[in-house]
Amino acid sequence: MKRAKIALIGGGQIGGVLAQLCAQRELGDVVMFDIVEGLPQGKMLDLAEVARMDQFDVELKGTNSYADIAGANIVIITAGLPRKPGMSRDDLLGINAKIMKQVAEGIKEHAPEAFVIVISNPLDAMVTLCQKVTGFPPERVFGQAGVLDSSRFCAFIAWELGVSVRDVNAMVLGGHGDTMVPIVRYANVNGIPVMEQLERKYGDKAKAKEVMDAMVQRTKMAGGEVVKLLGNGSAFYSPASSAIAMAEAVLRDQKRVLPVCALLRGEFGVDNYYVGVPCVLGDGGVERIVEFELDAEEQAMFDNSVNAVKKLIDELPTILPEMADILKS
Ligand code: TXD
Repeated sequence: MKRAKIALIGGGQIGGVLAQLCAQRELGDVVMFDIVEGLPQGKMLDLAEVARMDQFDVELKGTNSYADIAGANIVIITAGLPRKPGMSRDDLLGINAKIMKQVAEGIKEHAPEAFVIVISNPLDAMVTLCQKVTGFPPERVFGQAGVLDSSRFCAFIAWELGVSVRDVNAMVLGGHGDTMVPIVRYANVNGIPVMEQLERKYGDKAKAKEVMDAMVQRTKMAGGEVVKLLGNGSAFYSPASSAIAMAEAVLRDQKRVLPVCALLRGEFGVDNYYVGVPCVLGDGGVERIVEFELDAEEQAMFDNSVNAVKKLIDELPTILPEMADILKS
C-alpha cells in the first residue's frame, strides 16, 4: 500500500522534531518546506542519513517549493515566529497572520485534499485564518494546543502525587493563552479524583485547593516558563509530540478523544469560533466534538477564554484588510 505523505510547513525547532518523530514512527514520507534556502534540505538530509540506525523506511525531502507538498495527506504548520521572553502569544498576531495567509494559500493550491494541523501561535487565531484562507471543511483544519496544555497539567499532577504520568488523565480546554481552562473537577488518576488524593495527602481541603490552584496557574504559564529558561525560542519537543499524536490519530483512524482547537457550531454555547474542546479524531479529521456539562464556574472561565480569542479574531481584518470580507463570513 502507498505510504502516507506528511508535509511540514516550517522547518524550525518544532518542524525538526516533527520530522524525526514521523520518521521514527514510520508515519509516512515527509516533505519539509521552509522559506529559508538550505534549511529544510539540510535537516532532511541529516535525518535521512540515520535511517540505518533508527530502522525506518520513509522518504524525506526538504524543499523551498510548495509544488513538492502535492498529494500530502496531512500538513502540519509551524511556520511563523516564536515568542521571546516577556512576550505573550498574542503579541505574535501581526507578523504570524501574514505568514499564515501565505502558507494557507500554498496549501490550498498544492494540497487541496489534505488535513491541516496548525501549531503556529497565537494558535486559535491562526487556525481560524488558515480555515478561512483555504476554505477547507472545518473538520479538516484544526489546531494543536490542548494536547500539550493537558500533558503539562498531567505532568504537574503526577509530580505532585508521586505517580506515573501514564495513569493521570486531565484536560485543558479553551483558547491557547493565559485564559486557558484546566478542568480540575474531572482530573483523575486511573479514575480516582485528584482532588480527593490531594485532600488525603494534606489532610486539609483548603491546602489541597491551594496546591491545585498552583498547578492550574503553572499550567497556564507553562509555555512562558520554558520561553524564559530557553532565553531564545519556545517549547519544541512537547508541541511536536502533541501534534504527532493528533496526526497519528487521523492517519491510523484511532478515534482518539483529544482536546483539539476545533470550530464550534453551538457546542459549549459558542457559535462559529475555533477553540479547544474534546474531539474524536479519526480518518475523518475532527469527527465529533464531545460535549459535556461544565459547571457555572467552568463555563464562565471557558466564556472568558472564548472572549480572548474573539478579540484576536476581531483584529485580523486590520492586519489583513484584503481579507476583511472572508474574515467576517
Ligand atoms: O502548542 C503550540 N501550539 C505551540 C506553538 C507551542 C510552542 C510554540 N508554538 C508556536 O509554533 C511558536 O510560537 C511559533 O509560532 C511556532 C513555531 O515555533 P518554532 O519553535 O518551530 O519556531 P522556529 O524555530 O522559529 O521555526 C519557525 C520556522 C522557521 O524555520 C522560519 O524560517 C519559518 O518558520 N518560516 C516560514 N516557513 C514557511 N513560510 C513562511 N512564510 C515562513 N516564515 C517563517
